Amino acid sequence: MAPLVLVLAACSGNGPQSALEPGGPIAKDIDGLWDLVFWLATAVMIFVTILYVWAIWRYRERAGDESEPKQAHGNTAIEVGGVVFSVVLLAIISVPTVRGLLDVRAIPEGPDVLQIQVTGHQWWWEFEYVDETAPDGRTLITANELHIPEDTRVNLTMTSADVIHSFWVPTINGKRDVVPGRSSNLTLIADDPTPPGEPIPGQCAEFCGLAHADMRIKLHVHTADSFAAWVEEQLAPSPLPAEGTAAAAGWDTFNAVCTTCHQVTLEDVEGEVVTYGPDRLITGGDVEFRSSFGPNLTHLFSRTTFGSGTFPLDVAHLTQWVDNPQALKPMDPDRNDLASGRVLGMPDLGLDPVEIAQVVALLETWK
Ligand SMILES: [Cu+2]
Repeated sequence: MAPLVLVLAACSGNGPQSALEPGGPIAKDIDGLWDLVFWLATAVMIFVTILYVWAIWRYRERAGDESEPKQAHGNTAIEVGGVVFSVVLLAIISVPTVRGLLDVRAIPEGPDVLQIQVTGHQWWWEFEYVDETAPDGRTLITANELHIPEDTRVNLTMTSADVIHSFWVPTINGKRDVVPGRSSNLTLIADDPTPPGEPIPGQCAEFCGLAHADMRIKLHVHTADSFAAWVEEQLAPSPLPAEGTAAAAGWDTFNAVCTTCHQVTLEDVEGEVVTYGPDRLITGGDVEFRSSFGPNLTHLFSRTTFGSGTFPLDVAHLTQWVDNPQALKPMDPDRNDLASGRVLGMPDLGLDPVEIAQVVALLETWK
């Protein structure tokens, strides 16, 4: 009974990461194929089960009948029929399967396609909107929370900075491996805007080390207008904090410690826009990717979560994180690319409580 309950529990319809509740045309194609195979397989199972039960009942042992049953070897009609039936059934299924595979693999082209480069990291996602540029030529870079407009073909070109990951937002498309030294593509098309603060959840789907389960994705779907507004807001630099505030003291710490790994784009008092932090090029085969070591924190507080979609973005969680990220999300710093983690003495960043509060006060100003 207990195993049956467990199996049936998998059918409950409220899984937020269910490929069976598609939110876009590609996911609907995949779901339709699943439905077709499911019902054909169900029909075969019912047919075979009926034959099986009938044979058991028809040829059961009867009281008083000691005679030996008729001895037979082989039945050409049943054997040929079984093979032909299976071949025909698989041939029927193969047509939409192959067509679906080709459709899912096709890389969308045209001026209306939104191009986004994705870099997988242990354990977070980096997104660069390569065609969304500020007047000074900067592109839009963000992390973990992906924003796209509704009803638009989005082409993700993806690579990894370290090990193999897999990008998966189940209600929008299947999963696609993200491989170091190579590039792979995945198309996203979402039907409807998501309510504010309720992004579509996704997940790294290739085991990539200790924090694999906490390498999540939040997909925000906008109307065209609200997407344009989001782009404009994200491309604007965050301000440098006013002198004499806690945030200003936090900036001294941030600039000395945090920019070793994290990027942030700020506008100083003279109106000059400066991007702090590392900027390196990663090769993904024939595509180059600009990449950092930690999430870009410009407009951090426009996000709903942090730690790769794992924790709600609030002062309490962020304070804990800046103090000791390993305590919240174990990340095995000796084995990953928390770039200069060893230099900085990770897991503890070595900041005292006053410095931590100042850094968090600074981060709060980056809305
Ligand atoms: Cu993973």
